[in-house]
Amino acid sequence: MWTQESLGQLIREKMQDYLFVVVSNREPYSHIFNKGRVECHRGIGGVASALDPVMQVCHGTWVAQASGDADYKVVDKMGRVKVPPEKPFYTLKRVWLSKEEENGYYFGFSNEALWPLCHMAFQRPVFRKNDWEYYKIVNEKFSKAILDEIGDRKAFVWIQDYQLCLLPKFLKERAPNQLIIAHFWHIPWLGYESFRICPQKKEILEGLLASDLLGFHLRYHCDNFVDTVDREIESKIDRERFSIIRAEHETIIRPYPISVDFEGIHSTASLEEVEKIRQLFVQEFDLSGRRVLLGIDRLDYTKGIPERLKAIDFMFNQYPELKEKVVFLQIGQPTRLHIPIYKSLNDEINTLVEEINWKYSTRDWKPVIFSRHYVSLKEAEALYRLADVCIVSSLHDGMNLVAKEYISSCPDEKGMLVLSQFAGAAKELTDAVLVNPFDLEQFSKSIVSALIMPEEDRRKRMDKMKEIVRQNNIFRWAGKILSELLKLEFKE
Ligand code: GDG
Repeated sequence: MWTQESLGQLIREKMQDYLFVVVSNREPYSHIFNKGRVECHRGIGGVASALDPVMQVCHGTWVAQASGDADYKVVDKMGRVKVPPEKPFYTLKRVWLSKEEENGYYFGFSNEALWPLCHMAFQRPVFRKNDWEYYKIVNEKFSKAILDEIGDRKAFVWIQDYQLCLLPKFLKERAPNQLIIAHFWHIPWLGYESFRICPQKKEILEGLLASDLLGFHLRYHCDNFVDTVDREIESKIDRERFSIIRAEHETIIRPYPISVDFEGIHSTASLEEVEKIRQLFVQEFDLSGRRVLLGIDRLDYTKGIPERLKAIDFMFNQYPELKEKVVFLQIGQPTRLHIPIYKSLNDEINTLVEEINWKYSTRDWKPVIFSRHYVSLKEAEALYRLADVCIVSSLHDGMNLVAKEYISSCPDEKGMLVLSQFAGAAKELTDAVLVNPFDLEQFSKSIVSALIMPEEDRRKRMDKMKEIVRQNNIFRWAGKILSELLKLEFKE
């Protein structure tokens, strides 16, 4: 089984002569002013959560966009700071973007074009020429920051996600013999029929194909990608090696289902400190003696939060005996609020919460509690531990780490996962109660069946899922990707 130690050993033995650089848009830690003091927050979102424990053993450099208002306060003149603050293990190098760059590259092309293009959530992508121009400028900016950091050394560069499609190409053009590049695509790849509407499809594919290794969560996404390339650009597809050869450069395509640090989460979740936080939440939200349904999400329309609220509404309507006995607690940090659809999602959620609470609440019970407050990792673990059922209802999701964090945190004596069949995690966690979030009635009934599941059945299913996440943990994900990279040789 892959562990933090075995990953560390691989890195010490095989990679110590090289620099190791991870690149993502979102930073793993941001520094924020709070009442005149600088606080350090863990970045929300799957990429940051997944890679932080990996970087803690790799000790490399993580290059990402600065996002906190106090970020500039703590860095050296190269934009670097050691993180995590309590026990610095690796270097975070920050890239500063102007407002125009962030608008065009991040809110515009990344999140109004590529994000809806790759998710089957029926949100129409918007392609603006100007956004694309900024997308190119920012990918260039990242490439300069990385090359400045690397100097004339050899490096493994591991790029994350859809915001940085052009980066492999820019890097390889400037330092062809110095770098081995992997790119991991964290969201689904739908297939040719969807992708072909993108006006910049050729540039995007060419950018990605400059990588030496390109990873997706699922085999299905790999197949969709290869099919897209096959129909869109001139290249040779080697079905045996599962690779694409273009202009004498080979890109290996592989599925690597991402995961979480099962052992780390499992052991901290049972600490006395987390138990105390759990008790405080029980008091704060008045949960004593009630069954708790929980959702923790970045507030994104792909996560199916309105659908979840509608299913809760339907549940109280159909099963009035659950009133006063069950509470639905939703934790959600707003993201991408400059994009109109995220703003209206926020308003829609507020309206639904208000309506449900108005319809069913009694003098001392409110069916839905919705908190937008930032929660730390330990607080998230405390919440997972108090939940009788965790609900993940994505309309479409590459993987979904909340499902795996919940399985890792859960005490033996309680817990069940309700999981959308459209999240990548559903391919592994088949013992969850699988739902179609578009089917209100089935979704609602499934929540009830998770709540009343006989103990023996519940425990059996949870034990199986825990074993799956324990084995297929984040160190296995990283270990497999790095082992594949190590088979490649630097050009002389
Ligand atoms: C992409 C893909 C894929 C959420 N709210 C808060 C908070 N979180 C943390 C959770 C979890 C992470 O954010 C969300 O994980 P997801 O898997 O849902 O990630 P996405 O951001 O959609 O990211 C996804 C992932 O990449 C990894 O490949 O699984 O399919 O879309 O860790 O705990 N954390 C804190 N406060 C919150 O309010 N602190």
